[in-house]
Amino acid sequence: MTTGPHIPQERKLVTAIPGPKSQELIKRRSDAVSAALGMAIPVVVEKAGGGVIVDVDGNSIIDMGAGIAVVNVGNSADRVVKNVQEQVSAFTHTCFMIAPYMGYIEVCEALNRLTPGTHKKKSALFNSGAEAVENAVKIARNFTKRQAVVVFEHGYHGRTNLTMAMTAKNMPYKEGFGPFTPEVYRMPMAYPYRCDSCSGSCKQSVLETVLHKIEKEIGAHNVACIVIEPIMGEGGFIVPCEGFLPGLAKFCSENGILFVADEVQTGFARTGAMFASEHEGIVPDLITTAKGIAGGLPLAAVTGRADVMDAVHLSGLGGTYGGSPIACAAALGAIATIEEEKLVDRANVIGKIMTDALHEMKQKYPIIGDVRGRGAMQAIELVLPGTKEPNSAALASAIKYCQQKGVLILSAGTYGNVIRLLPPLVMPEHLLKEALEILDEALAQA
Ligand code: PLZ
Repeated sequence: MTTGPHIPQERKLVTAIPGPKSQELIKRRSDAVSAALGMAIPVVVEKAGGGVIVDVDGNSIIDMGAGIAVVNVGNSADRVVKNVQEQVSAFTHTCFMIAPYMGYIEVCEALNRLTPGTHKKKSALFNSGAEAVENAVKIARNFTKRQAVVVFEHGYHGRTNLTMAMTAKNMPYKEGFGPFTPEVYRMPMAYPYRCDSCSGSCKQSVLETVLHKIEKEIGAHNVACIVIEPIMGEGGFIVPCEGFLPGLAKFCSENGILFVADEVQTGFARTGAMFASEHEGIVPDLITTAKGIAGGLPLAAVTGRADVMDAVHLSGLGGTYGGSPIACAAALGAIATIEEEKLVDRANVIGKIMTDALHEMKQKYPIIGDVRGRGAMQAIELVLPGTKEPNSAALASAIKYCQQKGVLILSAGTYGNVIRLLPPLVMPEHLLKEALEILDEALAQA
């Protein structure tokens, strides 16, 4: 891999984590920044690239989170930097709705080409994943002339008012922020590890329950769209039982409901396919993307059936910054990197290394209840040995251990007991293996 700033690809600790400089700066952070913002690792970043983050004390930390599945191409990837530098010196902003520019058009062309399905597609660009999801719902309601939105347990769609209503988990996302928007209906999720009736036939019963509830409690003819992550991200990397997603998609097409795949976290090569919908041959009517689209710059999109995307009246969609020329330049660099460096294949190689190591750990440590994911999106769910009781204490201890050894690992899950691995897809193999060895040690002591 040739992408990224030329930072030595090594784990190197020169101080304790956090070091003295980070500690000092984090005091300033506390003084200046709202206390409502979380912090996964208490170090201040100086630079990052490939598979590492270097902090202000000079510690080089293995990055197993990619900024929550954003820098799939690595931080400051060569093509992203070059495109952004050229764009920023040409012009920074005109507002696409005022005077258009080519970057926006080219990103839409790329999305229309890369997303599942060979039908005619169109796109619109926004700033964040939540904004993309909101717009997908706006488009779906406008097109179908229906109001109800169906979402799922364990789902995550953002922090705006509509997307908070769509997000399942109360703490920390919704607590005290209501009232939430009406006409959002939450359905049970096919969660293989925690499905009581699951013994191979689970997919049938959960799918049937969902369809029954939609018919009886909402009325299929009132539903504008079903919005689902093909793999639940924040919810703990839940891969639904085989057949669940195709069953929903079929029900949608039979009932004039739009199937919206929220691929904000799963998109852009992460799962070993360009989009996770591909694993079960799903062709969504609309697909929301963000995160991995632009190598770290804020950009998001709704892509889908041209007839649906064109149904909204003129000027019905937009925003001052949506599809900023700089973010679009970055996206074109990131997409070129994904294609030219064959990062879909890399995600599968990384995935195989991770699943082999994680399954080996599962044999050794009874606190690992489940290993799951696709491609370079893998997780383990930690439980009390011999039960399925969530073990959030083990999670906290393992994550802390990893941090102290210079490995950044993220948590997830409705029960706060899932360790998720999302390395940049340009992570060198030696670093990935080193991170997994440290995770192994962390679980041994947890
Ligand atoms: N849809 C599937 O994963 C963002 C949230 C981080 P934004 N997930 C990370 C946090 O705690 O705020 C996400 C997602 C899916 C939508 C979103 C929202 O994307 O870019 O954060 O708005």
